[in-house]
Amino acid sequence: MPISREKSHAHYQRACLTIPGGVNSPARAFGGVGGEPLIISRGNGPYLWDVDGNRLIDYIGSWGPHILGHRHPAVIAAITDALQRGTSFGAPTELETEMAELVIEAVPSIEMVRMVNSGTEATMSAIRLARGFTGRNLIIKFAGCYHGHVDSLLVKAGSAATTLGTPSSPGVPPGCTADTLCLEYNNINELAEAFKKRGDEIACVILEPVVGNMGCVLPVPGFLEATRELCTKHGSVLIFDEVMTGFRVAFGGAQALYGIKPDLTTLGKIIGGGMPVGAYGGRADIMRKISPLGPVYQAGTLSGNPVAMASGIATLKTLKSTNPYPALEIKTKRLVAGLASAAQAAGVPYTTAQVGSMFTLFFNPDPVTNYTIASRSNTQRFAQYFWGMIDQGVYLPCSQYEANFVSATHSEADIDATIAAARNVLQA
Ligand code: KE4
Repeated sequence: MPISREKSHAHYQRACLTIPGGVNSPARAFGGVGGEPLIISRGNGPYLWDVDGNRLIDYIGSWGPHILGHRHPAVIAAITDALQRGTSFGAPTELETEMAELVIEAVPSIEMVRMVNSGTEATMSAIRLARGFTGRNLIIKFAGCYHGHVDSLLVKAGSAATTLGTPSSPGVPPGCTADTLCLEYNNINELAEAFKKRGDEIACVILEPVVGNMGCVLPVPGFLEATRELCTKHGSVLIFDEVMTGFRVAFGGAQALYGIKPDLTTLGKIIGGGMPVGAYGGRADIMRKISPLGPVYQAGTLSGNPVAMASGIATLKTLKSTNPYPALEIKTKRLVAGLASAAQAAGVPYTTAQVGSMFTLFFNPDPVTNYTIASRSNTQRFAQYFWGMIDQGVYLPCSQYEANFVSATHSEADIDATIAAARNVLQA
């Protein structure tokens, strides 16, 4: 029985009068599944409620921040307490130092860290810093990895290791992407070839160590090691974009899981506990190039905002004290196995990918290791699955090319209900 979406529809029409596409971020616009987004009124634990009163089991978690679920008591209490002292001062506070110390303690490759307000700010700043530190211009990214809407990273995938990028969005001048090489994720030979040809020009390599933005895609054995070895050999900066994987796949992020030490790391999402926060950090000799210590400029009115810091500190402290990661791995593996079994039973071609509490069910018969394979997924079949799950009370990311997230508050009953819903939907 389809859920009622009357109030969502009415409000969405109103939103479209004043906000482009009715949304403040295109990822929320349901472009990948058709139809209109649900208007959400509140969240609690693993659930969201929309303005029609439908309760949905939430596997987006605000696109990653809510590993502790919505409205965790410790997080709400910390935000409420911070608010009693004001919202923003434009001056240093103790909370920013406490956050920096927590991040540095959790992520050994980070010796110094700067807070910003989004993942995009973090990656944009990290790239500028890598270029300032090395005096070089070339950057390498990988097709299917998303690092925010940074001009130099909005680039079409290049056809080879030496094909410089062309903008993938109007408004980005060709000059902004002229120094960007966009390679194939997990293609060690192509990366080695790029370094062989232009290694002494490469300022940095930036990648998601576990990709969330083409769906969940794991690094093949040797790939992360190759990025580390090649950057070290050629004096390039290795940037792990852990905006999504930081504190998600492990308390120390993907770098802790895979034992690779990047030179810089970008963070976001979970470190804000749902409030706007990003961060970049890493080797002290590199970070000391950032203003006011060094010449590479970066600034932000609300960077290190005390209310956002309180939210993030409470989140990290709760993760540290409760260590939900083993249970999250078990719960997520059970969920993914159940979804796979449902797809198998329905005779639907599929593959799955899962690391910790992030996963993707691909409507694709082949294991997805790069963007070319990912883009062969059956997005029409995904759209049917997505809307069927909505009508069963399950809220999935509205694109085949996104990761799903399980929180510490998803119960065994929620997992069972999600698997049962998938069986109903896929066999329909
Ligand atoms: P923000 O600027 O959206 O805070 O972070 C950009 C970013 C950077 N790096 C990675 C690995 C990311 O996943 C993101 C943002 N993720 C998307 C979801 N896949 C955010 C959703 C949205 O754009 O609304």
